[in-house]
Amino acid sequence: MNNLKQILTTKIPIWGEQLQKIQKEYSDYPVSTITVKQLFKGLRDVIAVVCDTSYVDPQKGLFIRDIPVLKLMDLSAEELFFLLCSGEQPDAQSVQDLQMDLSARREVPQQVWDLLESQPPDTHPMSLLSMSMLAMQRESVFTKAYQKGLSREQYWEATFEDALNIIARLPVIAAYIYRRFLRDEQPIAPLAHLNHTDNFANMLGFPSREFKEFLQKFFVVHSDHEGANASVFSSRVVNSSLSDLYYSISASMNSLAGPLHGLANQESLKFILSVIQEFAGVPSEEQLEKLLKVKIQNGEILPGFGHAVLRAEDPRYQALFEFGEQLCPDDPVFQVAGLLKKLVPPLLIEKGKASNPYPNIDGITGPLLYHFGMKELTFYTVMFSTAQVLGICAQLIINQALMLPIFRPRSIPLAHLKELIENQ
Ligand code: NMX
Ligand code: MLT
Repeated sequence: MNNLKQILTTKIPIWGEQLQKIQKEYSDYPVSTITVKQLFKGLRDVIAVVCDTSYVDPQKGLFIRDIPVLKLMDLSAEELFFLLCSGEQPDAQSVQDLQMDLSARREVPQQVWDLLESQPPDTHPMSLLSMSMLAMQRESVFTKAYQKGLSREQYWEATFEDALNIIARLPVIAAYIYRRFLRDEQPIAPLAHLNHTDNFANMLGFPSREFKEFLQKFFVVHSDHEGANASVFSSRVVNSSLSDLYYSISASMNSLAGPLHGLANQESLKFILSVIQEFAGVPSEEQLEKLLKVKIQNGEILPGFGHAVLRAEDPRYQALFEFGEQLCPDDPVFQVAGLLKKLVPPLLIEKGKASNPYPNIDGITGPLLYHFGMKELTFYTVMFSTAQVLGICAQLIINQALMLPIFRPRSIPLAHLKELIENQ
């Protein structure tokens, strides 16, 4: 048993007791109310789930296990996953054990390669990634054990096995999609001695020290962002019916693939490139401001700006922007990103619609990936998803350990809603 599993085995009963106690003592305590506005506004600000892996403060941004994300920027993916799951930072031996455990699970079943190879070359990489998850579902440890008869207390252990298998294989699959579909190049096999993100960098064909450093930070900022953003929430709902992690993570990918969510990194860079093309280079502030005003006036969405929870600049954006200032201050794409960061917020504030006028994480990752030579924009959301799976797995392991029930809120016809309001 690896050390992470041992720690979870000790902590889960304690978490379970805490949950029982709070449920018993405060079962009727109102946590959130819901207004008509919120009902039609994507349940914004309604507290809908408990999530201990991370929390987003509207002003201060992301906290992972109560630690501000800016203090965690140097963690490896292994350290991060350990922290997300257990709330503890691992010692060197535990990290090594986890790395070896993941390394032993990297072999991707043949049916994934066969399925991918049978797809038309213009299939979006997020579709390919999501299909790969479903192609592996037949191997779910959870589902096999469940069919044989599994007690509720054992759900989390089987989920833990699925989680490690998925985390280990996902970068191998993502890198294959990148090289075969977007570059028409041979895949690169994983290496047992490399850690999670260094291996991913290598398999993508970007083995430089700078890219590895970037990728390690990219994984930190994308690993987790509470339990109720669209993709993570989707995975929670699916998993709550005891559909296994393969189904649940495929669902998260299908949600992340939308332009208002994870696809915004692709769309944001597309916009930056269109600006550079229109002005045959980096525009002046006046030129760009004029263009932005027209777009905002026309009601166009500016990808890479705004957020449903944050009300200040995203620290994840700040961290990667500062990385870019060191890495590529003279890169025209990065320079346009910098101009947008300066010009867009006052314009969105002036327009008075957006609740958050500041750049979000998806407004900065594209320029950096592009600078490193990853010019295939449709792959950017796959990068997001491959990192985000760390947090999703941690959350779903914990949910299964706490034996949470199936999600089933109510819906109401509009006429009933009207009656409800009128009768008050
Ligand atoms: N550009 C132009 N208008 C915007 C933007 C933006 N970036 N963000 C919000 N608005 C508008 C929005 O369309 C809405 O208009 P209307 O009332 O006509 O429908 C109004 O401002 C109020 O929306 P908000 O309450 O600010 O935003 P909401 O919480 O509904 O949605 C986002 C949050 C992130 C979906 C939204 O800001 C957006 O669409 N941003 C651009 C896409 C993006 O960058 N998404 C990535 C988010 C981060 N991620 O990693 O997932
Ligand atoms: C995320 O990282 O998932 C995004 O910032 C979206 C969100 O939190 O709503």
